[in-house]
Amino acid sequence: MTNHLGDIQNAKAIIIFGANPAVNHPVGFQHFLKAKERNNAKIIVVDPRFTRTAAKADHYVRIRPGTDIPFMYGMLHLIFKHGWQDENFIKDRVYGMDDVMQEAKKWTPEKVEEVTGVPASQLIQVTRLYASSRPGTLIWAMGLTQHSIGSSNTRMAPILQLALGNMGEEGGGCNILRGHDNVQGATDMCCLSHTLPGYYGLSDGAWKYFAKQWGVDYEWLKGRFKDKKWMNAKGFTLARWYAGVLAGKPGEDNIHNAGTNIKALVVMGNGITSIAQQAKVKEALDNLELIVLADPFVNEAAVLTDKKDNIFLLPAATQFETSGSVTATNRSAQWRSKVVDPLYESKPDQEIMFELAKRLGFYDELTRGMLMGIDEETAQPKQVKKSFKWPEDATDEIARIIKTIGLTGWTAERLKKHQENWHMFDQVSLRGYGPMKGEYYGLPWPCWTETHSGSPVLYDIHRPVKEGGMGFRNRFGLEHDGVNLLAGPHSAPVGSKVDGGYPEITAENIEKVLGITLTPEEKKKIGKNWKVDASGIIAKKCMEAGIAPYGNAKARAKVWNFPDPIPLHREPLHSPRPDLVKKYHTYPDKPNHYRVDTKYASIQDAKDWSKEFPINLVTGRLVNMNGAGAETRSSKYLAKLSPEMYADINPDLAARHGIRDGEMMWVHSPEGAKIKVKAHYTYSVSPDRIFLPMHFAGHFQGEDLSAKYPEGTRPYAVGESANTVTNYGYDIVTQIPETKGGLCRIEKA
Ligand SMILES: Nc1nc2c(c(=O)[nH]1)N[C@H]1C(S)=C(S)[C@@H](COP(=O)(O)OP(=O)(O)OC[C@H]3O[C@@H](n4cnc5c(=O)[nH]c(N)nc54)[C@H](O)[C@@H]3O)O[C@H]1N2
Ligand SMILES: Nc1nc2c(c(=O)[nH]1)N[C@H]1C(S)=C(S)[C@@H](COP(=O)(O)OP(=O)(O)OC[C@H]3O[C@@H](n4cnc5c(=O)[nH]c(N)nc54)[C@H](O)[C@@H]3O)O[C@H]1N2
Ligand SMILES: [Mo]
Repeated sequence: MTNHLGDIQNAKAIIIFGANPAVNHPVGFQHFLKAKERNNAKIIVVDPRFTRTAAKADHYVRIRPGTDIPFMYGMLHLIFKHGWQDENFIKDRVYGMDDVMQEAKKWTPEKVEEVTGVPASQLIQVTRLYASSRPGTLIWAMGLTQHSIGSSNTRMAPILQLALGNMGEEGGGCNILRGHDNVQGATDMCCLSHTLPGYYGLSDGAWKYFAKQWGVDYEWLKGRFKDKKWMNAKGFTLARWYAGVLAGKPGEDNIHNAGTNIKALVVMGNGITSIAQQAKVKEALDNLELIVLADPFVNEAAVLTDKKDNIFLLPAATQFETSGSVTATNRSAQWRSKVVDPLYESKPDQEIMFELAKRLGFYDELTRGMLMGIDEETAQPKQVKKSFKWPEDATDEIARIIKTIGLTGWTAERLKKHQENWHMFDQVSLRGYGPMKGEYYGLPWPCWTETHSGSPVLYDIHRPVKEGGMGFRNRFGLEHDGVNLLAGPHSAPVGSKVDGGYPEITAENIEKVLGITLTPEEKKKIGKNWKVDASGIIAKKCMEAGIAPYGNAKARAKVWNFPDPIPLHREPLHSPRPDLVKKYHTYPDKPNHYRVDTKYASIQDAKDWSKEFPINLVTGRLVNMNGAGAETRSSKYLAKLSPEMYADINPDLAARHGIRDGEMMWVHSPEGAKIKVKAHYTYSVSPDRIFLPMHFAGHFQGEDLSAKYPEGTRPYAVGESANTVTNYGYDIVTQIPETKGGLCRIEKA
């Protein structure tokens, strides 16, 4: 989120693309409803289904899955046509909007209607309303991301906000409602395969920085890899680990993995049945040599597989049996205390990892970062203690190392103080009072120094840097194709020593940009640039000068190094509109996409999928269930609210197939998989699509696997996984599965 949940109360309009907060963020949703009460804010919901959120909206827009880009271009078409854009904002703070404008010209309301199914008159009405009610906030979640063009969707939405000058404003911004508890923290710490923690990347420089900070030898780190090349290469993603096992079998995608397939799988905190294409996932599980599942519940991967040996269930403790910092959807940190000691023989995740590291022989290297500190004299990292205290020293290690997103201020001591003073913060501004005066709740990052306030609204130039102000980051050089990438005049945060744009701050340019002179002592200690400056001098001097260490640049509407420099509509791999596929063709197949050759055009062009599979398949969530569902289906009371797997189906569609309400039906996927589920009549879906909740497991292609759960562990509710029939298809940049834009065929069971 650029802003935060309480800030939504400042919005005069709220447009929601592919999110259902009434169900998935029900506590946060109170702020949406308060915006309505306080400001008469209008709520617009764009979703292929009529959801509970839509029930609270002023306008519900029923869109065809996967066509949000044309819809947003349609909005931009009207905005530019009527001059509703914020010219000054675009001129001073945005790069590449001209190209967007050219593309938007093509998307007349009539053309948008043809592609998206949204009536032209509704597009006009909604755009006029949103453009004339500023600040407006734009919300999105999984409805935008889970597509082969998901990453383009997530660029299109900020472009719309930039055009209206809605970024860096209270009540505006792009507020992306994140998923799991602490998923933002997991991302920041990089439980991902393409960068070191803090988005430092995988370059040699990044590895060397971490080696130094962790107090481990770079050569030793290098020695962990088969050869150095793999140190700088992205790994597999969760979405496609199975391809790493199955490669080499007929019809499977090729991999690029140091000449070997994946042989072992260790799972910590993922349901596995939440991954698209369960038939492939099952086959991969069956072909592994070793499976380790660390989970407080029986991870249903163990039930799905037919593997009989070398499969271990490790009882992990839950979040209530451990303590430490987590990061909320708005970049705020929270300190959590242990509620009870780990039950029975269960262990917290870090202890499981420590035990594993001991047995693999690198426990000392794994934990040494927590023993390190900064030498006052040299400003270089050095070992300062012999043993660590968990979790405080882990949190302080993060604060010491991660400068890129500004976690310097997140010491365990400060975060604990916030926890103790929850009641001393205002929920709309996040401002603290009393003992917390001068800080925002949770010190939302970037929190540049140990005295910085935290930054509740990203890119906000109406407040000084030391109170959370900043421009856009200067990340991509000073110019591109002869165009200056730094922000224009009058666009620096208030109180800044520099009026306008400036580059990211380095040891070399600090004196010039800030207009200061460093002492010889400071010159000796200062790090190369703001990202690796262990001395803290750059951050401190920047705060004094009202300068954001990461620079003040233009936001990029055009990303020249992406497959589509400006977002373009491309039909899903399995499109219900063969007439549009040629015109809005997908990408060419992509070799070595996170180590897997990934198919795009060769699937889309293989045949007209819509002939045999004419129905759009939409998947998503229920309020009483979570994720893959192992936890919530194991709760008697939550399971009772949705005791069996079902499909939402429009009675008109059901009638065409002779399926009555409550009867069983088969859903078939283009990949040849099928599930047997109960038909649930509803008008929330139109007759061209069905909706499946994603929370079930324990049945597979018509077979009940209940007997395979260890005694006493079968959840109260089991059923087919929606992901047995979600289609092949992966985002071109991130590789997120296309679980919201596939096709299927149905028949009476
Ligand atoms: N109760 C509950 N709360 C949860 C979770 C849970 O499992 N249960 N999970 C958490 C997690 S991990 C996450 S990531 C979040 C997810 O939160 P959301 O993203 O809100 O969850 P979904 O229900 O998956 O999808 C949102 C909506 O996207 C719509 N949609 C599908 N395709 C499209 C499309 O092409 N365009 C548009 N505009 N909309 C589309 C769906 O119909 C659905 O209503 O929720 C979190 N909160
Ligand atoms: N079709 C379809 N598929 C989807 C989605 C969709 O919308 N449609 N959404 C996708 C999204 S956004 C997400 S986030 C995923 C969610 O899918 P998962 O990440 O698989 O969801 P969870 O059920 O939250 O899985 C968490 C697992 O961790 C265990 N667990 C809980 N606490 C702890 C702990 O402290 N330690 C350990 N070791 N384990 C713990 C739980 O028991 C559970 O087995 O699903 C994805 N899959
Ligand atoms: Mo998620």
